Amino acid sequence: MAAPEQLWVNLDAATMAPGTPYGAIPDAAILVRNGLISWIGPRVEAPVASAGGPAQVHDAGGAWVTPGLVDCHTHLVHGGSRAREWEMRLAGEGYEAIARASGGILSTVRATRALDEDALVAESLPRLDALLAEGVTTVEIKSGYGLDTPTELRMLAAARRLGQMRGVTVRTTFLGAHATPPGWDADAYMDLLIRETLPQAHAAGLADAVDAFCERIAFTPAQVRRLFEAARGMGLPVKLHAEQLSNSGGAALLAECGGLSADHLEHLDDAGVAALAASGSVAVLLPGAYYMLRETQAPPVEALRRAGVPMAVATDCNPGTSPLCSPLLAMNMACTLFGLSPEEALAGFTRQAARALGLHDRGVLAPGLRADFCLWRVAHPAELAYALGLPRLAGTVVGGDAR
Ligand code: DI6
Ligand code: FE
Repeated sequence: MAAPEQLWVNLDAATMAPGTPYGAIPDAAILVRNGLISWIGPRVEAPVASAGGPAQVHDAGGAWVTPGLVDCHTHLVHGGSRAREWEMRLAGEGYEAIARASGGILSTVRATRALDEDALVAESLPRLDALLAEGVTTVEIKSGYGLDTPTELRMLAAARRLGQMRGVTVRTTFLGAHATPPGWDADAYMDLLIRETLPQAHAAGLADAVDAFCERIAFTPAQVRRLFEAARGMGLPVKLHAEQLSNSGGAALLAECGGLSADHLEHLDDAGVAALAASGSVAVLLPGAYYMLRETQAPPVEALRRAGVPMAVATDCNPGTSPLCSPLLAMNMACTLFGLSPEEALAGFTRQAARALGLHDRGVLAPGLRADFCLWRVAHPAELAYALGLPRLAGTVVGGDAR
């Protein structure tokens, strides 16, 4: 039987609460009760004992403690790899040309349809474990490599099972509108999603949100709008892959619909920035895809910052454009490629990422929020985005349980 309260000491806390750099509390203590943070502050002010008796004391070994990382945009459930396609791209073939020739997303659709749920879970588990090994305690996982009702549902069920297997929070996102399946007309396929696939995913409790790929090789804003209206009818929040390869006004549509987040945004214009600022939606930056596609136009980070748009960062873990299972490397890329500060990058994987998922019970270390946190062997939190490939996670606490 666990003690009623756990007191974590011998640590510096990067609470990520806004106001001061990293929301830092040097020589802090964290009191955990029933899986929640019940108190956090300077150790000298820590409550000595409560009605339940003395707390069980945990020594954090001088670690810096941050909120558990939140990876708010992944496609980690899928079959197969696209290494051969990447070879073609390095030899000069374009991502969009490959997609139009039924490679790209559609080649992963073929590999994913071939797997049953057990095989999908088995292929995807190492990717989830890689994220957890770098401190992820909450992860969003999308469907979108099925493009038919049974496979879309199977992907979402596999995602749910992965979360149960590892005891972490998985938020599932229905991305049936990722591409048009072979032999279909885009409008007819959108009709199928609205009439059959999304309602079934929703009825089975498999979808926490709805996403789409708004792009010239995928769906138009008018098609996405129909999907979003269906989502709203079910009470499901929406998000959007927007302005990744070109500007089609997806971010403005997302903002108009009061969506959670607009993701990618390399080609976002001033009107899109203003729309996101007005709606309070989060801009999710995905430097892994920008890097792997060797893009040259970065998202308008300075304009987003000036407009006060919250910026999250995520791995976009997917086989085509971002085979990246390292949140710390994603943070580094957000700094080196997009110009975020290390503090913005860490906020992008904690406070802002939680907001991008509509989760208000995590992302910051504060009383009343979930006791999801990471212990890091670093001398300063800026080191998290700085050092490449150096394992520094000393421990993870999920819902109060030390791992
Ligand atoms: N944009 C992306 O970068 C991923 N999906 C999307 O809409 C990549 C999908 C893939 O190429 O498999
Ligand atoms: Fe994506």
